[in-house]
Amino acid sequence: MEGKFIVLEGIDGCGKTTQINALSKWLPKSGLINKNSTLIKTREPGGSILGREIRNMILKNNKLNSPSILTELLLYSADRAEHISKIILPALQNGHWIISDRFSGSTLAYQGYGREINIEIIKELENIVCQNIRPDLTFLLEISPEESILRRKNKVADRIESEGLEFLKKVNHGFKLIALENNWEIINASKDLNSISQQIQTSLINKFL
Ligand code: Z5A
Repeated sequence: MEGKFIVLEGIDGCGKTTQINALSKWLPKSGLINKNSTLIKTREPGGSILGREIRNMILKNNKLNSPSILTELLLYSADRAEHISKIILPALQNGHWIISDRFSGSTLAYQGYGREINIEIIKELENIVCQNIRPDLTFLLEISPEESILRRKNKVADRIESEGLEFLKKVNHGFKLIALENNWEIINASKDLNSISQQIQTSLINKFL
């Protein structure tokens, strides 16, 4: 069996971390993964050693030293280039499975639709950075921007989370368009945790068994 690359996307607080934790318990027992293979849980930004430093640079809430939107785009791209070279590509070449909390769809949604950087420039950059690595399956966990804000009300917001409702609406709209254009699995993530997990598991079985 060959390695697979699965990605969960969505606006802040849509439940990616929760579902990835559930999946990492279920997948090894599912019969989908070869006995000699491992399941690797990772994320963007910050999936590699250098990426963790980049993550800190991008998300730190420092009004005096915020990156410009072009710098922000390039930092997310640098993080991804490192993540692919050091983590994703070697794992897939060795037949392992990867689940990533965010990937290039987030750049299109946040920097493209949210920050309004030209989408064609982002796609061009993605082609350079991704080295033909594309997820085998991407899930969009959909919640409303209002629910996103509600779910995070007791957490300290990072720099991107501090952008507020209007920004989140643009990102949310972007995610919907990207999901439709790329045949992502769209999941209603305002349902209860177990039914979301079940839906994800069913999609994985249908696609990979
Ligand atoms: N970003 C970007 O701009 N460009 C890029 O290219 C990339 C990223 C790759 C990374 O943030 C930020 O970088 C992100 C996008 C930007 N910006 N923002 N904002 P992050 O990785 O630190 O965090 P996040 O991805 O935004 O979200 P999160 O806070 O980690 O949320 P989550 O993982 O999607 O959700 P969760 O932690 O599983 O759940 C959130 C809460 O909801 C928690 O209290 C749960 O118990 C609750 N929850 C989860 N599921 C449910 C259900 N079904 N019902 C009710 N409550 C639930």
